[in-house]
Amino acid sequence: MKYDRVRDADPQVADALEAEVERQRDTLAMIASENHVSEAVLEAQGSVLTNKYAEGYPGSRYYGGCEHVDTVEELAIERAKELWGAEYVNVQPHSGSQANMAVYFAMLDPGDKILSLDLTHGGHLSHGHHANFTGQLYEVEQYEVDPETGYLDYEVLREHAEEFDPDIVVSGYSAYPREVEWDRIQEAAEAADAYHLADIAHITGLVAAGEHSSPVGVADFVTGSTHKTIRSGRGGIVMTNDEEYADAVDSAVIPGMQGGPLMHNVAGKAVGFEEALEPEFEEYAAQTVANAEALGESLQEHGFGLVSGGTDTHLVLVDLRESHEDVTGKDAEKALEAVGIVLNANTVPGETRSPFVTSGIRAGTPALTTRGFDEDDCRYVGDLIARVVNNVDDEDVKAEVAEDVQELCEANPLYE
Ligand code: DSN
Repeated sequence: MKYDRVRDADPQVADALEAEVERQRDTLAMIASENHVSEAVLEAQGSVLTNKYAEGYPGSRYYGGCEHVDTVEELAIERAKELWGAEYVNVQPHSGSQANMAVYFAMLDPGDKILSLDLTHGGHLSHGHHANFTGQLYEVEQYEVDPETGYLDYEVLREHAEEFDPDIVVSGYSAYPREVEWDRIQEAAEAADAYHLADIAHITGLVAAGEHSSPVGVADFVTGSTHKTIRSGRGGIVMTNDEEYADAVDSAVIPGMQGGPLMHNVAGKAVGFEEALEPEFEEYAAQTVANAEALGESLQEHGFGLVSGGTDTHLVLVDLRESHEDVTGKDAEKALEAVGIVLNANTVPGETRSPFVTSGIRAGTPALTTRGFDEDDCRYVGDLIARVVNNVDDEDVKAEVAEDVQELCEANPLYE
């Protein structure tokens, strides 16, 4: 992949772009929220739609010349409705966080109450963290996973909801490896007469493909990112089945919080959604989950402890305290990055270290699966991770593993 026109205009940026293509080709992208979109999605995102202002919605814009962006946005909306079975969809949020912001701005007033999962237990910044606007504008209480099992405890959550009386209960997570029982969270929300926002950012693709149960039709609002497991253009999405809520969300997005939509990204969403409607996408999603399970089993065979004991999704969360007391998440992340395995240090339930150090690592299979990895490959990746984490300071071992990673990358080429 060459960036000749960029090179003519700006060799420094061209160098960085081409180096990034090489980096993605030559490393294993195991950050659970990342994926490799198709070249069709890349092309749509790099299109002339970046030039167009289109405040408003299809058929009702503040500017002229919107006939073609209207087509693109309508396609994105119709395809999203088909993928997730939602009645109303807004495809304009610039990111998953902005999608969540749209719901909060649509339904809450400053000072209203949010009940959400703690970040160190798998939640997300935009669910009420003190450093995020949600923690500053709203009154937040957080629930946790069961410290023994690593699973959500729906009974405790319901009691917490009854006691705290939130205005909204947030579900959907960034580092929770187990299937979520949306109806149980809905029961907790109903017990407090609260809205329920299910943020499926990580699992949009798994839900669309039927690999994870869907909160659409259960929760009042479903938000997501569009570039993770669903593998479309970068950004966010809001879905609901209630027309009144849909109108409120549309107004919250524009004029409430965003200006012109990023129509090139909306085009990338439309193209990626079309790809996800193909039958092969179901196979991709099923393989992603099977691969995460194989990776988890391999790590367990090497003595690693997994939060919740395994996975039902696209990711595993390793609690290093169970096997490597002296190796922090950051140590492991750095050693693995040095051999070409790119994942992230992650807090774990009951975390005692800072979020910049952590006691865990999170590893996902969406991007590896896009490259064609199967269960055997992922078991082998588990072997490689174990060799590195067992020898974080051994440069010879790391050099050997780096060669093994290169072989895997060459056997599963990317952006040829
Ligand atoms: N950065 C994403 C993740 O890694 O989970 C969430 O926004």
